[in-house]
Amino acid sequence: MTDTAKVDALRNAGNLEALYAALDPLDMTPGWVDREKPILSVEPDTEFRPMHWKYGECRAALDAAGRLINTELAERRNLILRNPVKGNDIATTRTLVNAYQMILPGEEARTHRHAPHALRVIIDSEGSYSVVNGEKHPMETGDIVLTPGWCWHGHGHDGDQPAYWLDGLDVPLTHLLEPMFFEEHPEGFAPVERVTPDSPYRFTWDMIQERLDAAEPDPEGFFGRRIRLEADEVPTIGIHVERLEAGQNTRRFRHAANCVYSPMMGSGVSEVGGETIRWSRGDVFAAPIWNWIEHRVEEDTVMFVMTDEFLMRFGKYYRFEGHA
Ligand code: GTQ
Ligand code: FE2
Repeated sequence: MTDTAKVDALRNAGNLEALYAALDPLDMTPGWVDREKPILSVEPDTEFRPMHWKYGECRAALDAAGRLINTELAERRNLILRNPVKGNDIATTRTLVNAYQMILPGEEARTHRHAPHALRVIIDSEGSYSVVNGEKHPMETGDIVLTPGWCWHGHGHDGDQPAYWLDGLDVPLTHLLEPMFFEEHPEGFAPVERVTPDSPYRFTWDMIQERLDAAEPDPEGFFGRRIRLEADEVPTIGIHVERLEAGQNTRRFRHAANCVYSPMMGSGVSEVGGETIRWSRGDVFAAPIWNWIEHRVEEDTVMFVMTDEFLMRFGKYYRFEGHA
């Protein structure tokens, strides 16, 4: 068909079916038809599920991986926490991915860099470290260490016991937006140039506790005493640490943000979107957007939270609803 014949055929489509059939080869679709997943919904309608991963299980699996694979073969010995959504390979929530990672004494995990931003919550480690842009950042139990996008980073371990931590990255966001870049370091494991006990990328347990001591309780009761760990170089991942006291029940809320929680200390039960999650230290649980969230704290708790809340705020999408 000539172009004018095509245009005439479109203009003269005799009924909707004929119009749809003519649109299909042109890669156009009518916006007004019903869809399996509607374009608009009255409120967030996520397929991502509230999820819970137990540290004990992940740690056992990492120990097995420690026997079965080394850092020559695996650039990172990590177990990704995948939300069981159809077609989803890695994402823990829509924008964020978490993984447990383990390194054995004496091992070196090769240096690389990538567009996605990353952070690590150190669960059990004495003597492991991350080399970020040539600076050695100790990773001791309770520390939070950042790896901003495109910073060279490799991990090593001077201690004598396996070291375990939780990774958090915005990889699913970069998969959506597609600014992915990745590069392996030409030297394999890039050498340590400087030791940096106080770096803007490292928040030690003691620093975090000091800041929590100075934080005010939430007068509305949705959160415990809470601080935000800010780093200009990691704008896509919001990091909160919350202190919750034994016996404390938080007031139920839901918000237009995806969150992943990991208790750094303590135990309790959380309700997330009707799921009851009984957690303890080192576990991870995911609260996808707009699920009601409430915590019942059993032992004094320090809760790490990572969130896309600040991205949502940047987009002016953010909403918060508190329960009475
Ligand atoms: O430690 O560099 O869990 O690049 C996923 C991708 C960890 C890391 C992950 C990574 C890393
Ligand atoms: Fe990495």
